[in-house]
Amino acid sequence: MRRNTLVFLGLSAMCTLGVTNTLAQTGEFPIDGGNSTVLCRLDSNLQRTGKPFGSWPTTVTGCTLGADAPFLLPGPGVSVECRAGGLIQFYPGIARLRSCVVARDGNLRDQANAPVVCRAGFNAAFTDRGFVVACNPPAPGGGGGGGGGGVTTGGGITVGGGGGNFPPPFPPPPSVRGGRAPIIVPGETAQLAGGGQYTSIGKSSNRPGGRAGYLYLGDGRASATYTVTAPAAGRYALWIRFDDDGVHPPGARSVEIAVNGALALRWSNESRDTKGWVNLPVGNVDLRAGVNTVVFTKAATTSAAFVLDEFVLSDQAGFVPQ
Ligand SMILES: [Ca+2]
Repeated sequence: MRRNTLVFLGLSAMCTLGVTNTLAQTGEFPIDGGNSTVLCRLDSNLQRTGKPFGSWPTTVTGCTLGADAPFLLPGPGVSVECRAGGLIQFYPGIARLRSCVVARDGNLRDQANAPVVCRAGFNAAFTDRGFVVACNPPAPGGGGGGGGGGVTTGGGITVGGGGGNFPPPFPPPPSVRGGRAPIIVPGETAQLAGGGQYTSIGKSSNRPGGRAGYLYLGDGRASATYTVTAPAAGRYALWIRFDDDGVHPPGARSVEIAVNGALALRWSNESRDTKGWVNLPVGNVDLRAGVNTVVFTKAATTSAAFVLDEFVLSDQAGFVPQ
């Protein structure tokens, strides 16, 4: 019964995209349509287009910004400082800022080219020329500072007050197709070892996006072993289909991933609400042609489990799983 309780708590509270690759939490990506890059967190907000640029496998149209950074607004000819950790988006194909979280109070321009101040921590949205169309306070629970009054503009326009006109994120880009098909391994096909009462194969999940059963790895040092047959030797991107409710501390669902007997990656969740099962990039692993062994081991006993609907391996540049 204790186990059932834990499972229930784990599921009722599971959720985000929190992925921390301790080896590389951020990466530079070229902005779609431009010739500059943006430092992005390697989480599921990363909006890859699949279109290559130079030696890069893909450009991006948005992500969670990895560090505070200024972006030029060409129409008014001023810059806005965008905040690390906020979602930033660009107009596809033209490398113009579409929206970001403002890092500090900035003197911007509204669509009438009148001065407007968008406060630090607010979500600003821009026309493709860089004029402010919305500036909304952060959503409740989103961190920074108390509510407040939106934006005052020299032209007498007040924008903001409650969300609604902030543009929704772009839908995720389609997976890159062509080339070799990815290797998809259901989490529920694991061979379990070292587990106690908090480790099991779940038959189904009541969270959105689940695909049949899943792995529930709850005990410290419990492991899940999979046999993976690779069509060719090489470097493969590893993605996991994961679910987190954000209730438990960061790292509570951490795992170590070994390939063919050697530690390949450590992965740690950030504890944010995924609102269901989501695909998260973990890192790269080297496979040999033919049979390989991939083992996920729960790093420690914690208040939460590592859960895995499936994992995917691909050696195709720019691959993003569905
Ligand atoms: Ca599954």
